[in-house]
Amino acid sequence: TAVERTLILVKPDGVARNLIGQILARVEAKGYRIVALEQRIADADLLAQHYAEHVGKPFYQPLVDFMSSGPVVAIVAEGHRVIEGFRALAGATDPTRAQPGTIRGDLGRDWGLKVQQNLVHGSDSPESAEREIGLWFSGR
Ligand code: DAT
Ligand code: MG
Repeated sequence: TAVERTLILVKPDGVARNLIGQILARVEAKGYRIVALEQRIADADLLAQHYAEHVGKPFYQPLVDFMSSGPVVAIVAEGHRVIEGFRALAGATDPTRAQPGTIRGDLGRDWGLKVQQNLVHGSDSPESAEREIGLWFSGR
């Protein structure tokens, strides 16, 4: 069986633009179950661990600054191949290139936003999902 769990984040732009409900509705409509959900403000230490693969890249510091600029909603979703499936729902990283029908393609860019302001994060592999769920929901 391929029932998996993935970590989804509604990023600060999604929270600020009142898109939490629309994003969750797409996840639920696809058939995935919400198994944990919490709104919080991420601190620098958590974000450094979450984005460890990007340390040293030119967009790293703007990314973590943005991600700590306001509340995010951390979600664990469960379902058949949900890791790949949520990435498909989210669309390409750059909202301008994300296909219509995806979260980023439909909702991702209402004016001159930066690439990091792309509404959502989704784990990219089973290993990433396990690591990220542990980071955001340790002890839960
Ligand atoms: P994704 O979020 O689609 O998994 P990623 O893991 O490669 O993308 O990058 C993490 C975040 O960093 C991404 O959501 C937005 C930002 N980012 C990625 N590439 C970027 C770039 N070339 N310029 C600016 N921000 C970028
Ligand atoms: Mg990624």
